[in-house]
Amino acid sequence: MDEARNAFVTIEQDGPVALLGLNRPEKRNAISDRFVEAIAEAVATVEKTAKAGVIFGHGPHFCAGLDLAEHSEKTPIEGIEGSRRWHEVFRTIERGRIPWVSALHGAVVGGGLELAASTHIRVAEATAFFALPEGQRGIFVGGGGAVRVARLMGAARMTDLMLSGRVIDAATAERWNVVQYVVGEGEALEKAKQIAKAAAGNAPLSNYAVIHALSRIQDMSAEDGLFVESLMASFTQTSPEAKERLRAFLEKRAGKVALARDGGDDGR
Ligand code: 1HE
Repeated sequence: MDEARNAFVTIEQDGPVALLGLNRPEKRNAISDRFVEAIAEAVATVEKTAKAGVIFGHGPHFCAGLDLAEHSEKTPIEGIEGSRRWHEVFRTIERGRIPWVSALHGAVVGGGLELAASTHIRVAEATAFFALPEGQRGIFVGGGGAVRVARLMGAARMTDLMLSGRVIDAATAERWNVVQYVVGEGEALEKAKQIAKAAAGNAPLSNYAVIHALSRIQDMSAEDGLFVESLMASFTQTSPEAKERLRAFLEKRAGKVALARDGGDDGR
């Protein structure tokens, strides 16, 4: 494993998978302006070579959201520009070159939940907790949550979290479609790596279609969505890599689809 770091993010390469560690544990990985830039830099660096990525938090929590100390001093225009920058950076995760899995533990709150929502798959430890305390702080979501978090849990549930200050546990987050896997304490990073490795083994063009087409199709009419699906289906199927992978299956050189030996992976 190669290891590197920038000011706020550790970078490790584990085979085809890049591991980005949010690394400001003394402030619970609260995201300052410089921290956002560090995330941008780390994502841009690793997506050149890695085939999938994992984002996790160092210390007792995944991420406490926006750095509130910094933001008490902002003017309205600086606030808008800051929020737009979060959008740009998180977009490079959601619609970049590689799939991202987030490994969540402890607090996943405010901007931390928005960051997790920009990844493609979320794995939570049973002890993780999720909240949007923006209302209590006198602010609003600004890191893409109004779109991404609302899409995951639904606007009604997000409204509840924001108005009532409700904090939900990992089991509820799974039921609400916010996380796809719940694992034991201390197990999220391993599980996220395992999922990222599986994703890294797919054809890059298929992953690209999932990352770029599937999310856009959700914004289209059903008719347009089905049309774009057909274009992507044809585009991927006729690629040389697909031809080789299909041949490999027919020649019995590729694995079959099967449940895991323990009877299936329910994420636990
Ligand atoms: C922070 C932040 C922060 C901790 N900005 N400094 N986010 C929040 O409203 C969450 C606020 N944080 C908390 O509720 C708690 O800190 C935690 C539940 C996350 C963690 O509790 P704990 O007991 O482990 O840590 P702590 O003792 O509260 O915090 C340790 C230090 O981190 C302390 O600083 P210190 O100098 O006194 O040691 C805290 O002040 C500091 N800290 N969280 C700045 N967020 C793009 S818009 C997104 C909008 C939002 O994200 S709103 C939600 C903001």
